[in-house]
Amino acid sequence: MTRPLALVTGASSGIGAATARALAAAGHEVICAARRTDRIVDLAAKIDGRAVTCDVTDADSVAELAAEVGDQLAVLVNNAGGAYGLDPVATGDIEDWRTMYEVNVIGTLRVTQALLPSLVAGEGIIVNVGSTAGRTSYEGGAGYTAAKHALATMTETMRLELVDQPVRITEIAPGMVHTEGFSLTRFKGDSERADKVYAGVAEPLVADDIADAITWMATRPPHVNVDLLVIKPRAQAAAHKVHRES
Ligand code: 8X3
Repeated sequence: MTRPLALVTGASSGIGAATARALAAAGHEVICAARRTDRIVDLAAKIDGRAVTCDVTDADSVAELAAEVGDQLAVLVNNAGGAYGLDPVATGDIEDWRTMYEVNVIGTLRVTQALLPSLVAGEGIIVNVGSTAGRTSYEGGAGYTAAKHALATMTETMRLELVDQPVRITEIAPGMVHTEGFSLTRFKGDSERADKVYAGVAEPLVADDIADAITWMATRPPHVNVDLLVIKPRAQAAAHKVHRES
C-alpha cells in the first residue's frame, strides 16, 4: 500500500529527527531534509524513508527538494530553525538576527511556497514549528522572539488566505525542550551555558514529546485544523516561570 508522504525539514537532529521517526511509525513515507547529509542518510535508512540534503536558505536547494517531493504531499513539518545568541537588543549581533530571520522565517516561506501546490493536491497539512517565544518576549531573546512572532503571524495569515483550499495550516509552539542542539547553538558551542538552561528542571520536554504532538496534529481527520498547540513542561508555567529543584 502506498504510504502518505511527509517531509520534515531540520530532520538531522532534535525535534526534526524525532518527528521523522514518529511520522514513519504512524505509517508515513518520510523525506528527511537537512544540511547534514550523513545524519539524514542514517535516519532515512532506519525509518525506510528518503534523505534529501537541503539548506532552506538556498533557493536552488529548496527547488531540488520540491522536485524530489513530486506532485502530492500529505504533511510538511517546517522545523528548520533555531536561536543564535542571547544578547540584549542594544548590543545584538546583526548577523545573528539576520540568520534567525533567514532560517526561521524566510526559510519556512521558501519551503512552503515551493510545496504548497503539492500540499493542496494531497489535501495536506503544514505544521510550522514555532515556539512560546512567538507568543511572548523575554530579555535577550529578541532576535529569536521576533523571528518566531513573524512565523506565528505568517501561519495565521496563510490560514486566512487559504480557507477555501483543502490544506490545513497549523503551528506548534513548544516551550522548554531539552535537545542536543538548541541551547548549544544559541550559546555558540558553550556547553556550560547551555546546560544551565535546564539545570534543576526536573523534567524538561524532550524531542519525542513534540514529535508525538505533531504526529497527533497531522493524523486528525482532514476537516480538523489544530490552529495552535502550545506545549510546555509542567515545570514551566511561563517563559520566566520555571520551577527548579536546587
Ligand atoms: C524555545 C523556547 O524559551 O528558549 O523555542 O525561547 S525558548
